[in-house]
Amino acid sequence: MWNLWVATSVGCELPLLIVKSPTAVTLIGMNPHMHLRGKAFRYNVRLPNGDIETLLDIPAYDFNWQTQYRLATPLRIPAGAQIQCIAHFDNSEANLNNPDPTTNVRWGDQTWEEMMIGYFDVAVPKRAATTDNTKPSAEVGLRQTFTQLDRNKNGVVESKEVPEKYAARIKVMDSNGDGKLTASELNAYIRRVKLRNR
Ligand SMILES: [Ca+2]
Ligand SMILES: [Ca+2]
Repeated sequence: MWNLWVATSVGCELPLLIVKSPTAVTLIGMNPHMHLRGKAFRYNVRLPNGDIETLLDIPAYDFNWQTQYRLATPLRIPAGAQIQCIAHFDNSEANLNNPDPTTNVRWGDQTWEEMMIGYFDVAVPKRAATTDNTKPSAEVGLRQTFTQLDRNKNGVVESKEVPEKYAARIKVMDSNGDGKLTASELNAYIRRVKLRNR
C-alpha cells in the first residue's frame, strides 16, 4: 500500500497506476472513492502503445454524491493496458467540506481521515485469451514474478521466498523437486508451455 499523506492547508495530487492487464477485458464501470477532502478524480487508460486516454474525469468531486459511473457502451481494454487513477485533495479552508484545515491527514476509515480508491469493474472472458499476441506478456509476467520473488537476489527462488498463493505454481515449475526454482527451471517451463500451445 502506498503512503497517503495530505499536508495541512494545501492541495495535492496522487497518481496510482494499476497493474497491466494480462488479457483483454471489457470495462463496465468506475467508482472513485475519497473522503471530505477529495476534490477531483480522473481515470485514464494507458494503452500498450503508450497512448493515454481519459476514461472518466470528475473535476468537482462531491463526497455526498458517490456513485458508480456505468459506461453506456462497455469499453474493450486490450491486453497490456493499465488503468491510471489521479486524485486531487484540497486540505485548505477554501474547501468548505473540510472538517479541519489545520491538521495533516492520513489514510483511515473515518470521513475526517482520507482514502483514495479507484474501483472499477471489468468483465473477463470465461476462457482467457490464448491467442499468440498474449504469449509474450504471459512470459514477461512470469519472469517479472520470478525476479520479484527472489528477494535476496541470488537468482534462485527458495521456498521461504514463495508466498502461499504461488506455492502450487512454483512446485509445477520446480522440475527436480528440490523446493527451489532456478532460472533454468523457469526457462525450461516457459519452453514446455510454448511447445504445448503450438
Ligand atoms: Ca533467492
Ligand atoms: Ca529446483
